[in-house]
Amino acid sequence: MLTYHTAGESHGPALVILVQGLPAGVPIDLDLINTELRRRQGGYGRGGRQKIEKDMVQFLSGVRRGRTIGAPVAMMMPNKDSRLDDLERTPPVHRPRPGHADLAGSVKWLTTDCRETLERASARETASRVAAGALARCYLRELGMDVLGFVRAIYDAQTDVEVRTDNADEIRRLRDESDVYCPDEAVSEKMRAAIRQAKIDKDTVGGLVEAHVFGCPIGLGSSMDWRDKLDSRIAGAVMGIQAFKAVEIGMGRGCAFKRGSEVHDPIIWEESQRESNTLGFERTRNNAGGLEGGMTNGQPVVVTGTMKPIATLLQGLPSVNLNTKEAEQSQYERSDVCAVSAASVVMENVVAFEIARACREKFGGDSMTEVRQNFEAYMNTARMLPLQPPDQTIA
Ligand code: EPS
Repeated sequence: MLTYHTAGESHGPALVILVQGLPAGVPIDLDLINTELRRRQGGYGRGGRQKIEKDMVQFLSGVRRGRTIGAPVAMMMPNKDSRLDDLERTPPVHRPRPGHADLAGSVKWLTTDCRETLERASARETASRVAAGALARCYLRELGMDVLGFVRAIYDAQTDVEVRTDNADEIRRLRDESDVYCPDEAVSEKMRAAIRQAKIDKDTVGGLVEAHVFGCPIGLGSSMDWRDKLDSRIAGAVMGIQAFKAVEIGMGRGCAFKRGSEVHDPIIWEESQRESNTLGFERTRNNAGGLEGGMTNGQPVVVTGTMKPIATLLQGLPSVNLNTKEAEQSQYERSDVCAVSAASVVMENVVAFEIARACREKFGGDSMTEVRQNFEAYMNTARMLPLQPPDQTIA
């Protein structure tokens, strides 16, 4: 079972990530991991903290000469802005921010200092999840799968750009040219304008982020138990990202307003695609977002996440001092005006991790060589359907 755990406060000494369950022989693309970490730090609208930190992972275990050895992988990212025990530089927070974990956490842990909650609830923790997800991508790439994430909307600016397998590289290139990570230059400019105006108004803005996973074989996940449904796991992982309020797969909530004949994706046989990940079972559209019955169907997995505007507003919001119960504006902590671009990087990597977890369950194997053999054996057997007896197929 592929799992990961994260530890570390926003202003503590370091972020720590433990990934367990990768096979031996996964080539570690350090450049990929650090590029993703750098991208997460970027994006128009980020605050001052990102000028201080330079997120790069140090491997503490599980890797030898650039490859995993099948042991737990521990990674560390030191925080340059480490000052958790310095009371002057990191004072207590008594005025909870509406929309943040401050109030519920302070009551839960029986304290009036919101800092004890906010240090873990801070977006800094998402750097750990990017590291874990990017590591999982090193494994996924060996099986021909990869993820593309980008920003679909910020506040009132939304692109209608269409992403397909055959234009994914171009979309990635356009995204990388945009400092809001939106592959549409005209809409990127509108997004920047929305962020600039929010900053002037001492306010914040949220948006929509999207991830597409290409190359998934048919049959990752399972319909036999709800815990194993891949869409359920992806939804859980995405909702677990700080400030996310909704997640959709494919057409998502749009299917509530359409008929079945407009929603479901017709199946066609395409002999020329027999060797591909679809095995020849193509679809004329992908409203399902690549998932049916909690399993991949060979089409790209498409996930959209909704990020709310950041809860830390320069103008503050009506709140209550936890010590005095007096009405006061919520406390301002250095923060971002918009972190939707960064969130797109977080989402694409947490989605990648869930796909990798499902692959580990389906293909097993202690080494990458064994994984590849199991993967190929499954694909080749599925290509031979209908199987001849003796087997489990009932004609
Ligand atoms: C955050 C507050 C700010 C943000 C932070 C999220 O941090 P600081 O208090 O150190 O200025 O910049 O985001 C990150 C540090 C990050 O790496 O994404 C918060 O309170 O959630």
